[in-house]
Order: sequence, then structure tokens, then C-alpha cells
Amino acid sequence: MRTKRLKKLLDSLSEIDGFLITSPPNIFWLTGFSGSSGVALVTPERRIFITDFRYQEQSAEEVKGWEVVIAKKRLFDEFPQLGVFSDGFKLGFEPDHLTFDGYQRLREVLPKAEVTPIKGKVEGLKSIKDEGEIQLMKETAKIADEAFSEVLSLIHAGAKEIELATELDYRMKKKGAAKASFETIVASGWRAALPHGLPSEKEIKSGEMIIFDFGANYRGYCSDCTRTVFLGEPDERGREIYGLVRRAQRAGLEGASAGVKASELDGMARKLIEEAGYGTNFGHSLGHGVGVSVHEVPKVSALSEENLREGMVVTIEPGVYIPNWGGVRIEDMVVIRRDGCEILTSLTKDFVQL
Ligand SMILES: [Mn+2]
Repeated sequence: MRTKRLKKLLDSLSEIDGFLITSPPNIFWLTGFSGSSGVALVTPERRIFITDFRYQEQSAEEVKGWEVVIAKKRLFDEFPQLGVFSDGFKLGFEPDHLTFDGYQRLREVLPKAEVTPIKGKVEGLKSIKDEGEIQLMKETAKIADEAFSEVLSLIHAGAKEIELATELDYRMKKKGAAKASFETIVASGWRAALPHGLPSEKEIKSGEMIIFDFGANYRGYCSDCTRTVFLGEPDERGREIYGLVRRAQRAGLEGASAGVKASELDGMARKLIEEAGYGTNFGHSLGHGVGVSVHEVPKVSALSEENLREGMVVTIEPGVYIPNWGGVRIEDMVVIRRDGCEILTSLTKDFVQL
């Protein structure tokens, strides 16, 4: 799998002599290295991975088919000795991931190379998942789904958001996740109007909705899912808004297919919410790519210029947020297929009243 990825990367880099990858998720995707300190250098002839003493054994285990160099000082200090950089060598780097300090260091150690930014290269390739990655993401989603189903039975009046978030994290780890793929969101009642309400000490009261937005990180891949459930009988608005968000989410699922513009898909779901008069209460984009990071390309937003392509994994997550009342969001992670999409989340989207 990783050999294919490398070939695709090289095929797309004909205008330069070599490419430097400094983003840890991009390095993981290309090399298999899961540590935090390393850089990867790719040329048509060589593939070199540089890390430090702390990762000597780990890199030997994880990075196959690469020359592994253990740096004695700073990682870039190894560059002049690699026998790669002839005068005028054109080296591409990732402008979104190399620090200014790193850039200056690079210029110092390679004064005669031409150092040039190449944006979004690995991100673009990474957005199309192979079947092995999709399988892993299904397993990741399943871990999160199962943990969430268990936590539902722990919800009661007086339970604190932070307790439920902790239970969810704990159960995902017990089921094999290395960690949560992002900080678990649990937001109840008026706090559900905060699209990214981190769990607080607030106690859940009867009649309130609770938004759970959570995911697992399993073998390097992330999942992302949101469900909104109600404790006891909600007010009239609760059912109305839930029904609206559910219809919008369904429109997104029905519209998701290879060849569709990401911006159009955003519009298909947003239109329903706007027509119901809640357009200004849905202030975020419909979704985003997911993979080795929880937020990847493509963005599924009105501003996106990308087309959905077969093998992309994206979220579809409309929401309506009303200050001093609360909110509802429903999110699934889907794989884009030729004639539609495959949902990776298996949790119900029926109205759940506990
Ligand atoms: Mn999401």
C-alpha cells in the first residue's frame, strides 16, 4: 500500500528534484512512522527518513523500505552528508507544516539548493482512501459506536457532562482505541448551542438535549460521529429542530456521490435548514474529510472548490444552534462511492428519548 502512495507522490512531483515532508500525519501516511520527531525526504532514487535517538527502535520497526538515519544533532543537520543535494537542487517543502525557524535552518544547511513551497501535495493524495484504509476506518467507527451505545445507559438527571465524556473516552480505549481522535464534546441544554462545547461540570436535567461529538483513533485512523439525544420529554421545539436537522442530514447523505461538487453538497443540506428559517443558526460547513487526522481535505463547505471523488471519506454534519435554548447536530462519516456513499457509522438517527 505505502509503495503505491510513494509512487503517486513521485509521479506528481516532476517539476522538482526532491520533496521534504515534515507533517507528522503525512509522514505516517507515507512511511508508517507514528512518532512525533522525524522528517522524510523523497527523490526519484532515494527515500530517506531521519529521526532521533528516542525513535531508533520504533523507526526500525515501523519504517520499511526507507533508509533510516538517526540524527546526531538536529534533523536537518544530516542533510549535507546524505549525498543528495547537488548545486541548484530543487527541493520542495510543505509550507503549511515547516516552521519559519525550520525553513531558515534548511536554507543554512543547503545554501546552494533551491528551496520551494509546494502546498497540499500529500493532503490531496491522502484524501483518496484505499480499501485497506476504509476497512480500518470502519473498525475505528465501530469502536466509537459501541462505546457510545454503552454510555447511553449511563445518562440520568444529575449526571455531569464531563463524567459522560470520560466514560466515552475510557470505553473507546477499552475497545482498542489508542485515544479519542479529538477532545470529546458533550454539551447539554443551553450549552448544546455551542457547536464545540467541551464537556463541563454542568449536570444534565430532564427535558434537555445532549450533543455527543466523538471519535476513536485506532491504528492511526480517526472516526468522527455526532448524535443528539434527549433526556425525558423535550419541549416542542426539540422535536421540530431534531426533525429538521435529520432531514438536512439525509439530504446530504442522499446527495453524496463521486463527481458532485463539495460546495453543492453543502447547499443540498443547507437549503432545507434555510427554507425552515434557521439558515443563520447553521453557521459551520456541512462536513470535512477524515483519515489519519480528524480534519482533512476536502472541506465540504460553500467555499470549497473540490469535487467529491471515489474513496474520499467525509463527514456530513448539519446542525442548528439557538442561543439560550440549545442545539441539535447529527453527523455520519461516509465513503464516497461511484454512485452514492457508504455510511461508516451504524448508530440510529431516530429520535432518541431516554
Ligand atoms: Mn466532524
